[in-house]
Amino acid sequence: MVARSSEVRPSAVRHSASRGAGERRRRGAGRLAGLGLGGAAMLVLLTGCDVGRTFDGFGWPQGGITPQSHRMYDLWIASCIAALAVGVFVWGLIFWCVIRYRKRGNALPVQTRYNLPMEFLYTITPILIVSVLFYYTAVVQTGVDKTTKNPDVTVEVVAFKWNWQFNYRDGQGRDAKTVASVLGTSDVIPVLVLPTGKSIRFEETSRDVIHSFWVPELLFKRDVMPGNVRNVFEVSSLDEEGEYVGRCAELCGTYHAFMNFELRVVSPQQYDQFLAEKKAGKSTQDALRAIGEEPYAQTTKPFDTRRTKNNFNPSGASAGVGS
Ligand SMILES: [Cu+2]
Repeated sequence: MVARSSEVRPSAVRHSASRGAGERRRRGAGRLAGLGLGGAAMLVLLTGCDVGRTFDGFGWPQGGITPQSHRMYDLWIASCIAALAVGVFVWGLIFWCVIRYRKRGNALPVQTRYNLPMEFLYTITPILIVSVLFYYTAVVQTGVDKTTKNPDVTVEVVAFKWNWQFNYRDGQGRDAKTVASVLGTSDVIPVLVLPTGKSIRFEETSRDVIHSFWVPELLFKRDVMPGNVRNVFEVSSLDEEGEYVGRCAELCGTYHAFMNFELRVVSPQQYDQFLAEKKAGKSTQDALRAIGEEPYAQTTKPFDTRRTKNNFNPSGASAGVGS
């Protein structure tokens, strides 16, 4: 504990000497704090606004394709910078104390305690830091979880062991109707085609166990629950055309690791045409060809189960009743 030593010194001479020392110590601490803050400011200035890119996102995935993903990314970068600034300051204080108050003799150093301003400061400062982090986390989380009344596109995501079905809906909720559908099979990876610049609502449901819908470029995943739970989330737009691999992110069984799909982001015109082709009864592959897109997934491929009738159950064992 650090305290003003003048309060516990018995003699006047020592009192005055200690005041001088206290003054020097305070100046040293001030210089150190200034150095820490200056260092943090320099860091920001030197690297411009994009500190995240310079430090590889501080471990956070980069390249999000939705406004929501950018907000989450920015929150992470800001939190890291704040944590580093506090860290540099605290490490500075630790090293300063280690050097300044190292053992110089056998005399017990002055014992100080109950320095109220100091105790108040190091109680209130962490509370302030946590409050600020909490506030911005709550703001970003509320934004990411926000749903709207009339999204431009609604897709029902149906997960099952071990594949996906994507149903394009004419409205929201359980009672809306499916107008077109994409179904994955053992041989074909399902391709979820969506347009840029439109708000998209995902309504998730599972046929069996808990799965998790995850496209890494959305920087977001959400569990797909069986039963009556309909997990819903929205992205306000997809900003970049392209193909993005999607995965199941919840250990759901033997072939969980192979439960992949592809998100194909196309222009709104291509999307409208794709939907029209599907409504007219074309297969997903033919509809993709019709809009000038690759008919099959580009980012992942169907898995090989390596099961044949010869190796499926080589020992011939069978599960008896009650086993
Ligand atoms: Cu799964």
